[in-house]
Amino acid sequence: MQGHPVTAPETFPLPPFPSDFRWGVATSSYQIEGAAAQDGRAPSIWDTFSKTPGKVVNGDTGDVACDHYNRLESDLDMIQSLGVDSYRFSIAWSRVQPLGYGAWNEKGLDFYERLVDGLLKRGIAPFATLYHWDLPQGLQDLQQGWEARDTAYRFADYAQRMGKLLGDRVASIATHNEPWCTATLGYDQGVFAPGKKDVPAMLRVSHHLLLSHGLALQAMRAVGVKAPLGIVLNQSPTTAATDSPADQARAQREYDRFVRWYMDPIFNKAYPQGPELAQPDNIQDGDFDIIAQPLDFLGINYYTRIWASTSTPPVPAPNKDGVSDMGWENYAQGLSDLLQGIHRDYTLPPIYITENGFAEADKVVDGRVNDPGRQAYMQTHLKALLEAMDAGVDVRGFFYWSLMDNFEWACGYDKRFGLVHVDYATQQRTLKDSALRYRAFIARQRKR
Ligand code: IFM
Repeated sequence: MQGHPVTAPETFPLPPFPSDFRWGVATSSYQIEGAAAQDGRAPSIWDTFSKTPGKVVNGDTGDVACDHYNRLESDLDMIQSLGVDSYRFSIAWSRVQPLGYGAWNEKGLDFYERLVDGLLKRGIAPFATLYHWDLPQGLQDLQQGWEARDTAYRFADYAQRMGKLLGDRVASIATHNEPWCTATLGYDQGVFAPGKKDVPAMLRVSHHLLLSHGLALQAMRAVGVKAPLGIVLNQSPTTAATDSPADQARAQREYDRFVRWYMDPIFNKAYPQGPELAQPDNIQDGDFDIIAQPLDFLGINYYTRIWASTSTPPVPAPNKDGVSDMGWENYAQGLSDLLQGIHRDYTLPPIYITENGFAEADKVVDGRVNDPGRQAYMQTHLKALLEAMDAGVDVRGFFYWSLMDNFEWACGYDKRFGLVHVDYATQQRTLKDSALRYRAFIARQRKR
């Protein structure tokens, strides 16, 4: 591992967070693990999708990724070297239960036990996510994956098994990561696995995802899982580009589809209603009672706001504070606005910011990676987070996305979100300046 500061890094000049606030970094299984065919892991829908020509930039796949599966101990040392107290990871379902039903894979289960125990040994709290988009291909082949109601029951079985295995050692278990992405990007826009463009299917999938979340919470609680249980949702406030009624209506509709579509069933037992909000045709009696299980925590992933413009060409967002390599506007105020908005609209459990990060085209020069855009993004977003907390939002922790550069889905390895730079040819890891800065910041927070 490289990346030593030429001079001592500065911290972020921010007021103190609560002394028990958790500071972490986040990853997901398919994006970092590699070892796609090792030790009994079977393909997931992302293995299939990434190997389909034209789906991922440069034809990249997660076959090797950061080779984290084979570098577990040194990666855990690296996480520890960042000074974080928490680490968020996801479990690859097809590594622990290759087909998504039937037999379990001991070597896969053992990997996640080693991961959790290795974190605990280093004084780092493990935050587990059960589903970060890598559905076993076996379930896709058997019954069209999330289009089948039965997949929600298979997910609950998987959740119960993982809860029994790890539930006394992890700091939390989230069922899904960003179900909006699974449904909308996978079944409407077709840019994520399994690559469909079918709105009724997307609506059915969104309902099955929510149902599976509720069933999983029930299944884990039924066997006495001790860890706090919740879900991770990606959310953004929307801004209408102008005061025109059309732009205002578009902004509201985007918010309903993006934020309320997943919040309302969980907290209010209904989907948002409206003339342009088609409802799923697969809702059964009692489903909302299953979905609306009490949450011990809510994970929020925030990157940017949604800008709603109905003009042609669209009125562009002002982009005052820079745009990431993803083309996403750095809009920190949106984090505060979002949190205050959901705090007003729902009765919420404690919140964790389970992802927040910035892609930059980073390069290693003389053993160092200078990433000013990421540092500016982190500073402004942490400040916005404090603003929301001062306004009464109960936020308990922050996880930077991501620990290290990794497989950025349809963008392949082209986009770099990491605090740690990865040279994919050599698997050399180099701490970026942002990592050093985050470390200095966390150390300073602890000293206060
Ligand atoms: O890399 C993804 C992650 O898997 C889910 N949330 C957004 C990140 C950046 O696009």
